[in-house]
Amino acid sequence: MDTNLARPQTTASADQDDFAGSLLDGLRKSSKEIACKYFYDQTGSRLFDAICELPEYYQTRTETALLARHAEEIAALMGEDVEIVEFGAGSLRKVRILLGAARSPRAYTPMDISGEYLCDVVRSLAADHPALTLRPLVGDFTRPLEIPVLPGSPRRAGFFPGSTIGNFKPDAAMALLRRMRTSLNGGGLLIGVDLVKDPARLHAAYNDAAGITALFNKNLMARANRELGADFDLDGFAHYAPYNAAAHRIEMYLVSLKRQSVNLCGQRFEFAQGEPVHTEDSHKYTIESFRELAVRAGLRPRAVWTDQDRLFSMHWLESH
Ligand code: AVI
Repeated sequence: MDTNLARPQTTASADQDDFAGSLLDGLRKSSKEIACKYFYDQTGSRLFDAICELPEYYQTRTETALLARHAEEIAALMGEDVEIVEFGAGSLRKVRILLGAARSPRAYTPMDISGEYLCDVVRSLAADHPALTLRPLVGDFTRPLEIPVLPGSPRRAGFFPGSTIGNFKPDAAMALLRRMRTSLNGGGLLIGVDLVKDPARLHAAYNDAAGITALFNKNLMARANRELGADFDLDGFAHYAPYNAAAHRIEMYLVSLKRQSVNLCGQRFEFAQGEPVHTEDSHKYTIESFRELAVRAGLRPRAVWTDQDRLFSMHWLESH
């Protein structure tokens, strides 16, 4: 193991995580659902990386360009000697831009639910940043955050890119921001937020021509087949992702194409023809509505950056 790379730690919450239990609960509901955090096993994480490269999925390239353009300004706001903590780290591509500009960071702590994937990407980052202390943490940032404190307990700069905050209902998003705030030790949070825009553009981003988002959506059922021995017929469900303009969100479903039953953990689940299984919401904000949410969470909006077409925004929020 590289010398600057601590052995990945597992938080208690990751151990308690229970795909089977959550899936059974979700499928027993009168409106069936599967929690979106289960998208991200190794296959799902790779599919999400492929989504980020799609021509229709403007989010990743727009946010990456914003980071690159404003990296120096962001680094100045973060200050010196901070521990950068990334919530739901994914591919680590964006943090490389921040690390390139950061002023003598104390450490980088990426947190992700997918342990295997995190190990792969952190290993390659360690090779490129041999002097940086890396503290990968396998865990679920949606649960109470327990991040081991470094000696001298430095301020933290939280990093939560990709508009993952949009995958939480506004009240849950507020509660999550509140929890993040308490973990920052007086520092700030850099967060990426997708903006309300032309519904056609949003619709295209979640209904790509190559069908990668459909595969990503169906990976929830494929994962249940792989890990839990379920017998979902993947061709028996259709990807459906409309934009709900009144609620400012993309809603994602897997819709049963026929009357069918599925066996899972010794139980049988019936699906009517046309029955939806809700798998994800992706809320969109205006700059103002997101700043209001941050204030409700006890954070102080300081700087905000957006692109020329106002597709995406990055906010620097302070915790003190
Ligand atoms: C991770 N999250 C912000 C993505 C989104 O856009 O809501 C997940 C995603 N779902 C479908 N495509 C991408």
